[in-house]
Amino acid sequence: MTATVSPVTLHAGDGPGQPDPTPELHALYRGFEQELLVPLWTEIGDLMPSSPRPAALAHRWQWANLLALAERSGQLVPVGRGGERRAIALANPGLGGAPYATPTLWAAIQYLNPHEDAPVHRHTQHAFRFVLEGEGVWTVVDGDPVAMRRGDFLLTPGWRFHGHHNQADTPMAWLDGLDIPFVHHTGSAFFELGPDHVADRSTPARSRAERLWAHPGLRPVSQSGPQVSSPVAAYRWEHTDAALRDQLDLEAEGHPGVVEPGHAAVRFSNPTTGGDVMPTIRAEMHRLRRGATTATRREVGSAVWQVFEGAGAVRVGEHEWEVGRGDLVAVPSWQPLTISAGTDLDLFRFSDTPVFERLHADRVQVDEVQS
Ligand code: GTQ
Ligand code: FE2
Repeated sequence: MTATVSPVTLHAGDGPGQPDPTPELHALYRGFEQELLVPLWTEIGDLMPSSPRPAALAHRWQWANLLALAERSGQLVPVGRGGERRAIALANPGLGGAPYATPTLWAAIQYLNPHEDAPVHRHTQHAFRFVLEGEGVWTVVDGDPVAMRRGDFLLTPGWRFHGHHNQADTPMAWLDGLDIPFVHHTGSAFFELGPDHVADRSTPARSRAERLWAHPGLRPVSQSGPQVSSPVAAYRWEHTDAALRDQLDLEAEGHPGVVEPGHAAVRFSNPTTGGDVMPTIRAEMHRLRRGATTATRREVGSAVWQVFEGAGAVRVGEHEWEVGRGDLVAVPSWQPLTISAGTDLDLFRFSDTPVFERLHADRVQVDEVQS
């Protein structure tokens, strides 16, 4: 999001529109450096490209490798006050080693040993969890314990106190997504500690938030008006799965509903607005029938995809990867993306698109399906 400009990039006399490299010009450029000034004419190609040229690169991370390192961290690294979470972030190879999957999005594998606690805190960053496998952890959001199970998508919107506790005799790992890089770049982070331990260790199958909010098409009359983030604490896999299955069944019966042939998709939504679950993050689940290929699509803003089930191929620009269960792919802004399903293929996706829609800077280009 921030362009890197440094005096080193000041080149005299090399390129269209550049003045001759006279001693006087060099003296002028030294003057700029001394006064911390940078002229546009040496930077314009980088700063104002004809179409987005993100620093982030397309990249694939394999779940098996992430999980092995998370397990090792579970043996070597305690979780507790200070470090706060045993979370290991994807670091995009184009972003200089920063723990950013994309310029705006954090994606991490988080790991809790049996009967471990992650302490309570809150922050302005918006967060979600997506569960690839396992169960036994409850995330307690503002005092409301929310069970985490395979396929569930759970929200921790900004400034809610939250801690996690593993009630099982087995470890659990899941995917965290947050807007940490966006908040970092914009200098808008606030953070506060809560109690060192989760007070409510009860283990209800359904949270209070779900009992109030997670009935299809029904909202409590007592709770009128829009809320900035979705009050639905957990979107359960049985509903997501059924919605995707119904779309493909409707397609087979000749009715509309799918995105394109063999490609069903649902977006997790805020029932008080119909919009995205949180102001900075969009989240979706996609299902491709075996053999289906998506249209090649690019859009402003970045995304991270995770294979939930099945296998296939993901092409981003010049890169192509075989992907299987749990594998993650970062898709930078405006990079063309095509996904092919080798088997029936379920994918979770999150992106920063709501930010660009709010700024009216969103743009999408869809090409014909390539065979
Ligand atoms: O679980 O509260 O991956 O605060 C990064 C920051 C997880 C969390 C992360 C966090 C959390
Ligand atoms: Fe947190």
